[in-house]
Amino acid sequence: MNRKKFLKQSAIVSLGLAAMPSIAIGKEKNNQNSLTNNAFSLPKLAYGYNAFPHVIDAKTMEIHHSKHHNGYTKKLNAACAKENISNKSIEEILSAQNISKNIKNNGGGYYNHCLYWDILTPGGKMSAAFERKILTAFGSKERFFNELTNAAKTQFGSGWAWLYQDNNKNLKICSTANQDNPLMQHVKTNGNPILGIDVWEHAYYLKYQNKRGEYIRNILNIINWEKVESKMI
Ligand code: MN3
Repeated sequence: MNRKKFLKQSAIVSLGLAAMPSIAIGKEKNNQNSLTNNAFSLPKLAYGYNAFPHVIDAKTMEIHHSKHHNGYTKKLNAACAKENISNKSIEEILSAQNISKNIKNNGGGYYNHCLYWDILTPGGKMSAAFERKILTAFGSKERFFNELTNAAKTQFGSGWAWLYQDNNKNLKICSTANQDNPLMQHVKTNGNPILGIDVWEHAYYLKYQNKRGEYIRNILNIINWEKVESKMI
């Protein structure tokens, strides 16, 4: 199931509107959730909480999805209602000028985790075409993985490491603080995020404690590279 279908389905399920044609899903490949009534929903995962026990323990998965991500979803909906934001995709909301702190934190939290869950799978493999793009952008796969690992390891405090396309569609790596992401105008590394690694302690602390590097090394083994590639524009 592609991302659009995945998120469309989760939105439909949560709203109980399966038969209604009034849900407008964004026309662009990159739009993931655009609802006429502006109610964003927690996406249902394509796998169980125990899908990757050697990488992320089930308890962490459960708390991360059902508590943290769910919390961002509810607070995003409340923020949208308060600020009269409607008929917009999450990408449109986050990429607008001068977003409020509330939208930045909760909309960012909502979007970032949707991306994170969507790009995990047991034993993903890069296509030859995507691998060529990585080689062109980074020189070698090793350099790519080193740069991504380094961005994730050295992000001070809570935040995310990203593989994204800059505004010239070049593949780049960066990290951002808190729930910021490259869609946001105030983020200097602005562009289209295609892979996000959550390096908040809640993403790994139960299993790894202070060993963030080990979590990063392991999570890079369960990336769904086809999904990552499909998010390129
Ligand atoms: Mn998180």
